[in-house]
Amino acid sequence: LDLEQKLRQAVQTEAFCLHYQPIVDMHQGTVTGVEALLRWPQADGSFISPDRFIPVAEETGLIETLGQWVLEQALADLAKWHARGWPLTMAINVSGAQLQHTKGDGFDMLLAKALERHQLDASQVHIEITESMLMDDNSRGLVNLRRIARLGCDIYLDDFGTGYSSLSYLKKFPISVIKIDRSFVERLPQGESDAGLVRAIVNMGQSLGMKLVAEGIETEAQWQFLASLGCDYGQGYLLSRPHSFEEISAWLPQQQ
Ligand code: G
Ligand code: G
Ligand code: NA
Ligand code: MN
Repeated sequence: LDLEQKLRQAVQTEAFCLHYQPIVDMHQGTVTGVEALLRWPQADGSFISPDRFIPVAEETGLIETLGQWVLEQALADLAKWHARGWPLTMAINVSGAQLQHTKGDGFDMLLAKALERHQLDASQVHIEITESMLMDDNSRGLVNLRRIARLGCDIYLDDFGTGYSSLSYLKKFPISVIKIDRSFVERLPQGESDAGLVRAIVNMGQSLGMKLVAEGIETEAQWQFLASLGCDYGQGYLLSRPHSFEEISAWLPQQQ
């Protein structure tokens, strides 16, 4: 089977799972939330990376059904954590195609209904979008993004600094948090140009009243450097790789 057919089947049978990567408040040192990362397990125990199948899902329209599954699964798991006394937030990656789709309910309605179904507050759910999504200046995408923000969900701008768009979208779109791409974090703190760039991104975000998340933190030195700049949240292998709901549930009590 080619990838598209295989993916179509997997979407029908819901043959996916979500892994969760913890996000820490760098000022307090506490775990505040997780990011949901889609995984497609294979018979041999390996996973096909979302980098490979998300583009196919977008081209074929399968992303709508798949994205709804992600939303439902992530909010169901979040509600379970809340019921167990872990008031975490949940960050969900949403692609441009999901925000633009026209059949039936828009993403904002699907989100509103899912929040209602799981009795969650919108402030507990973060929606991650990428720069590339803002570039095509898509008006339906913008309308939907504003609706999501109006529901009370914070919009996170993922992979910041890797796209090709102008900075004007930071004013135009309702973005409240910037995620510093891990390609800038990799060479910290020695890499002078990256250190300068990250410092500038943090200053810019703060001037605009936005919060900052650093991704891909792998070393203590990177952590210290980002914390010293005033970065608000951190995420990366240093703290934890993405893991299953059960694994993260077992890990959480060890962090206190
Ligand atoms: O976790 P990993 O490094 O494999 O993720 C690879 C890419 O896939 C990242 O860019 C991530 O944002 C994206 N991704 C992961 N899960 C989802 C998802 O549920 N929906 C969308 N649209 N993208 C996802
Ligand atoms: O595009 P997005 O930022 O959503 O992608 C997140 C991806 O980064 C996930 O695939 C996740 O597995 C990966 N990731 C998370 N933390 C680290 C890290 O510390 N180092 C590396 N190399 N990858 C990471
Ligand atoms: Na993301
Ligand atoms: Mn990211």
